[in-house]
Amino acid sequence: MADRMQEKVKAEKLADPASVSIDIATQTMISRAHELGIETIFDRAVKMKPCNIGNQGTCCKNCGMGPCRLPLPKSGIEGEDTRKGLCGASANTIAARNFIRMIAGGAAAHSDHGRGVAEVFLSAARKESEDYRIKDYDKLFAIAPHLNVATTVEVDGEICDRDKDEVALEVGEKAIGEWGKSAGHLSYLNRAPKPLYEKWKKQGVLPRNIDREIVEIMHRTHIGVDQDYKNLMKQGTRAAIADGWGGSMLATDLQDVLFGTPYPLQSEANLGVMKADHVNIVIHGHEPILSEMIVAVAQGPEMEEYARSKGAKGIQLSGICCTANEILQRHGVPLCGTFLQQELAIITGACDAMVVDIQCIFQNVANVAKCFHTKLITTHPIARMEQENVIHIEFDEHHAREDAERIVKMAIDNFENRGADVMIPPQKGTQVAGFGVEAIQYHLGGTFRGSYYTLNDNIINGRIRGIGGVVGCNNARTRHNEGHIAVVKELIKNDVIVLTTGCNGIACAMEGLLTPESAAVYCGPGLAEVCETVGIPPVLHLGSCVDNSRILLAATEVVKAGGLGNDISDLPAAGSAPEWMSEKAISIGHYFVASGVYTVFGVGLPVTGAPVFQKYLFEEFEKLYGGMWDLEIDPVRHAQKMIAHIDTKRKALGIDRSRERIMVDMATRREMSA
Ligand code: BF8
Repeated sequence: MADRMQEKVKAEKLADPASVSIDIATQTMISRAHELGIETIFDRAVKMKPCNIGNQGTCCKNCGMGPCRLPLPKSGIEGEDTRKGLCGASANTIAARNFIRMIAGGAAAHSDHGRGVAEVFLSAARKESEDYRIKDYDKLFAIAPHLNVATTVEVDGEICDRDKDEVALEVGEKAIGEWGKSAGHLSYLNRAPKPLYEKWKKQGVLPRNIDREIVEIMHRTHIGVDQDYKNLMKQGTRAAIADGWGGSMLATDLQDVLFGTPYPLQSEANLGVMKADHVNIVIHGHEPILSEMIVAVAQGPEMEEYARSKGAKGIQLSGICCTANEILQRHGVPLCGTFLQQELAIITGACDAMVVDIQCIFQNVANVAKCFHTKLITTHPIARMEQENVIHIEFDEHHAREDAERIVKMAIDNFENRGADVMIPPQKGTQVAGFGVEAIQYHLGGTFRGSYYTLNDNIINGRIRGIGGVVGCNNARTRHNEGHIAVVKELIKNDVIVLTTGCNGIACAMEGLLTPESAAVYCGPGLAEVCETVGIPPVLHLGSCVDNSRILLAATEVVKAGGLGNDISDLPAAGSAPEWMSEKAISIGHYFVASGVYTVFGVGLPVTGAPVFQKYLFEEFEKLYGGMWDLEIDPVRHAQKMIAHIDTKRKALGIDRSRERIMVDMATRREMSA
């Protein structure tokens, strides 16, 4: 009780539930938190305003003489911009240094996650662990050539498939090498369309290895090193490419090989997936290494039986953040909520254990857990919490099953400690998720075509106006999910098919936009017709934030299928993160831009205090890479800007005139590809 008192919110400043979220379940649980006197992020956002100078990107704290603050005067700057830090750093230098440090943070998070996966992969390939076995050898053989690993061998003059274990071992070793190779460039860059690769080469931004590009950002942004915003952005670009086409792409591929490539499956989303009469284990974070094992253990008969012996009807697993997306994609485990709902899952009173690994985990979940019986379990050596109620069970791939059993058992044993204050909001949406590059190919190309022809045909004939990649976080400075849903609805209403990942994917699932049936309700006639014919949702969920690499590869497949130009920048496509908040989002945004995608962010961007630097990113970047940044807070205008860009690209391709809507036959298709 004493603990609960500590969590009491000062009565005068509380979030208004309806103003801070569009989601009824979230609103209900914020009210519930207020009733119980528990503070959440929504209340803290009301109490604490963000720093305006930091928001503009012009606060420099890279040395001990500052922080030097260079706010942009309200009236703007006429003539020469004379603002300087103590060392003389200009607003452009400061904003660029801050921006690429964000890229470094994001690229490091994705890529270190990727490294962890690569290490477990290698351990599985070496058969050091009984608990992890390679699942998808087809995908292994598909990615091997991109790492310069041979998949065939000559035996007695005949070409045969190489031993799969041998291929796995070499793939694991080569993959690990990508983080620190001492010569050449990242191997996966050869997967990009040739013209894009040539642009990177011309600009001198081919990443050498993953770690070096991140370290070099930290060096260049130290006081007195790189003081030219264009040169700083060159390194930011190199690191972002190393994330998207390196660390993230390797993470996705190796996870698919190890745990299985996702294919469409049905599930549910929102806090209503928790069950009052079940043991609820909420898995939160990002790496599937841990969550895969928890799923395997919790879904086994032994633990189910043990749960029943403790008076529960079974075990209900659910996920928060990108771990949720990982176990959704491969096992159909329901999504409990987005980033902003993590405290609320505990406030249901029905969360017997919240198991976390890395990234996007609020330290305050520990304070909220103190108010309930919830066991909060950290599992990763690099992500611990200071509060004394947090239990740390370090997860190790060499005894993964044992660790997972301990965690699941702890949750089951905790079921009987639940208080009477259980309240689970009933809201949940149905969803179809699990659309990887391969699944899109299957659904929109057909195995006999083995390509993205049908998608391209429908873009060319105008049924599909273009492709929107809408991704990213929630942000407590905007109304939860409002931007996500408004942007996506505006796009699909205008026949733009949406590829989603991360918390946008979860928001869309909660809203029911990930069902084939939603097409008839929300889409323009062209997209609705395609979705109905092919049986897909208008919003295709491609997974977690490292899986944004799937969007890069899907775009590359569209280029390859023909008829829509030679590079990603030629496609009628645009990117968006309406409610971004993390450094990872900045890294993703920048590798989208560097890959030729016009990318719009909502909320705000920390570049507005340096107008010259902003113009460089928003306009001049297009000449270098074909893609550029933009900022639009209003979600409908945000989507309309993306649509305007898509229309510009359609015009450049000569497909802007309305076409007679006929299905293209095979002969015509062959002609088109020729
Ligand atoms: O990596 S979308 S809030 S959960 S950072 Fe975090 Fe943002 Fe959600 Fe996944 Ni991505």
